Amino acid sequence: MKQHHDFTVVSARYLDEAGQPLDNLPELASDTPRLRDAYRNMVLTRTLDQKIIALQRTGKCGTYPSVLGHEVIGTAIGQCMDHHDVFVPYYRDQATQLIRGVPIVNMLLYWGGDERGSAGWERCPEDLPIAVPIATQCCHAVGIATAMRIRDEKRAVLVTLGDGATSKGDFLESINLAGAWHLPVVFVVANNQWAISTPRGLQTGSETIAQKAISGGLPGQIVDGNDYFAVSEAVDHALERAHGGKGASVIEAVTYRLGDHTTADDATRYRSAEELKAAWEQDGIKRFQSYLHNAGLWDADQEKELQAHCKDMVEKAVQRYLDKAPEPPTAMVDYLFDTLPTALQGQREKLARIGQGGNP
Ligand SMILES: Cc1ncc(C[n+]2csc(CCOP(=O)(O)OP(=O)(O)O)c2C)c(N)n1
Ligand SMILES: [Mg+2]
Repeated sequence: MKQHHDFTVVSARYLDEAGQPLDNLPELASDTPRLRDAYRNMVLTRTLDQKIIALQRTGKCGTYPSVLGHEVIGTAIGQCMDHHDVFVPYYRDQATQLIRGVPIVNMLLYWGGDERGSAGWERCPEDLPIAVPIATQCCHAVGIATAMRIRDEKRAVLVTLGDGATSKGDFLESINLAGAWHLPVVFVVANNQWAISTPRGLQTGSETIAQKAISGGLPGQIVDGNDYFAVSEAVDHALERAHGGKGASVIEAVTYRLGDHTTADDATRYRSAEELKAAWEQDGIKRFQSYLHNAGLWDADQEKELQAHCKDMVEKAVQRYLDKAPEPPTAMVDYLFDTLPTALQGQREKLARIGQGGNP
């Protein structure tokens, strides 16, 4: 018998639950402005998240997927990407979107069901809108990366997805093509242990998600998704590979979905209070804050100021969102096609009549 392959999957972690370094930190730890900006973005993301949930509960926003527990992953991704790279997000990427320059008011409009929320991404105009259909964004990412390769551009695509999404053909086909064509694309899987009510243990027989990369000929590694240094280092490295023409990679960032799946879900029906409590002990924001405090890079006054600033920013954006006159009902079909198909033209006319207060 000949052994053809023997693979290992490594996992990286730098900070313990109390924010104490377990190892020598990567070089980026000496970049104090980057660390402070990261913490500010994590807190802003969490503040915004809580507010959107409150808006939904009071009938002022549509169904919303909380980002609670994903803030560290999203922040690290946002900081590692160059602005001319292309970000292909799924629906739990608010932390990255903030860094990519998506205005808060647009995020509110999007989740409020207003098409105008998908515009205004001036800073990174090629970033894709949020993908709600599971894993489809992987195929889009591979398509964009193929174009970059053909044009010999020195930039990359970063696509995010959940643990559940890695069971879909779209992901598996995408990693296959990314490996076959050495595409400049980074797949970051936010493994938050749940896909609505399906636990990670039932999702796949694969011991890790990172090892799925090997089937496509890609490197795959695990990082602690609540560890800012571990995620940043892995994403920096994967983007460097992609920019340098060395091809694609997969990062499995392990975290926990601390909230309900969306505001339409009640997670207490399928998971225990003990599990949730244990997950909160791993909270990446608290861990990073403790690290910054211990390193003398953050104090109580800065914290107070930041909390007030984030609240103010969010409140002002919410006001602009609430003050915005609603779109006409025709907006439902106006952004879908360059030329509206005949079958929809009659429906659009009916919508226009409703918009003018008439009968359909
Ligand atoms: C193609 C498709 N099938 C089913 C759904 C319904 N759905 C929405 S979220 C979700 C679970 C996704 O879980 P995961 O990929 O782990 O991401 P998470 O929500 O946990 O971040 C499912 C099945 C969908 N949106 N799209
Ligand atoms: Mg999940």
